[in-house]
Amino acid sequence: GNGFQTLVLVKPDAVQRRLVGDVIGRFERRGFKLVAMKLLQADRGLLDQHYQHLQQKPFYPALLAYMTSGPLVAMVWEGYNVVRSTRAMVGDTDSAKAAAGTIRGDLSMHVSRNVVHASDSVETALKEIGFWFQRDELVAWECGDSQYTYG
Ligand code: DAT
Ligand code: MG
Repeated sequence: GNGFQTLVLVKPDAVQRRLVGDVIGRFERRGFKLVAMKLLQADRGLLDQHYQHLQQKPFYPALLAYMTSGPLVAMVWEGYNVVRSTRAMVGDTDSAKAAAGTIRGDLSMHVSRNVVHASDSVETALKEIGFWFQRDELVAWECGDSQYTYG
């Protein structure tokens, strides 16, 4: 395929607020290719891995409670420059500072309910995809419009 992959989580607040389709639609319309997706209830073990770098933060217990409060949607998106482009589409971590036009800037107001996760580097993405998906859950497929989305 066209290069890299990234992990996107549609967090439990977004599932409850019925924003899953809106989020997916943005990545679809941008031109990225969906290669894995599932709805699941995350458990503490998985989130401890995923948020390893935040475990010492004062907000970590609240983050854990939020992320386990209901189902979330985990997805892997693939395409040119996908990690950086996806982060730009997601916007600032603090929804209050996120620019209009970004997912967080359009759909949320507060850092503690910021709708989505997206991997922050190619290395992180590789690790995170491994936390959330088995190898055989990733589907390799050719998108029929690739000659129109890539030069
Ligand atoms: P991002 O999700 O933009 O990659 P991060 O990796 O620094 O941001 O933090 C992960 C999540 O932790 C973030 O999406 C929301 C939560 N978080 C970060 N900083 C926070 C804070 N100061 N108060 C409450 N939650 C916070
Ligand atoms: Mg992060």
